[in-house]
Amino acid sequence: MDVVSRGFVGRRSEPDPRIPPGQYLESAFPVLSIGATPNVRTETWRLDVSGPGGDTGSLTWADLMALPTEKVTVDLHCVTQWSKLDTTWRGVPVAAVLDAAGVDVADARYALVRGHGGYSTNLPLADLLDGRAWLAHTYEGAPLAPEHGGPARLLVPHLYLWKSAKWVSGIELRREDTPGFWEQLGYHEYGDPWREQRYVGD
Ligand SMILES: Nc1nc2c(c(=O)[nH]1)N[C@H]1C(S)=C(S)[C@@H](COP(=O)(O)O)O[C@H]1N2
Ligand SMILES: [Mo]
Repeated sequence: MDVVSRGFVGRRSEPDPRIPPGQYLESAFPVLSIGATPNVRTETWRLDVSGPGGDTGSLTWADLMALPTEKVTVDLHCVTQWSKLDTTWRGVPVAAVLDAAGVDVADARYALVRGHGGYSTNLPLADLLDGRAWLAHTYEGAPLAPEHGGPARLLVPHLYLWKSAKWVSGIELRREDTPGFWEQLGYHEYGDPWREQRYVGD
């Protein structure tokens, strides 16, 4: 056993099939925020949703808490090349959130999701509705910490983590795509980590 394993000392381990190309395994949970962490209180929390037809709806924290929650264990992939495996969250599927807001999504194809502090990010609406996107409020069994987007953040783990807007304040449903904060600065409009869609044109 010793003889066999000695050959591997100092070498990198086999590539993990759960780590996308160009990523490395991170065990900590780094914080990446533009600007300071806003103090968002659940007492005054609101999520404003608007539809392409001009209709609007909004949810309070109590509205959000009344919606069915899912517990998910997912891998996170940040465009700065760290990936973190097996993170466990609780949150409300975005489809249920939009349903509760009562906004007509029929004509919408894209979403621009806004977070406190001026942040925004754009995604195809389909990616928010297909059961792989949540408004997450619990991380590893505890209320989501402010630096990670608490009280509630978007969680879209099949895309690079910049698409998971922290301190979510609004979801604008649109007919046409429009770039968010990082997308205006040259990041990819979709951001699939398995296709290494880091920057425009990737
Ligand atoms: N509101 C807001 N959301 C945000 C950001 C931000 O600066 N503001 N940064 C994004 C980026 S670039 C990344 S990589 C992830 C980081 O999430 P974390 O700090 O919980 O690791 O949040 C994303 N969501
Ligand atoms: Mo990021």
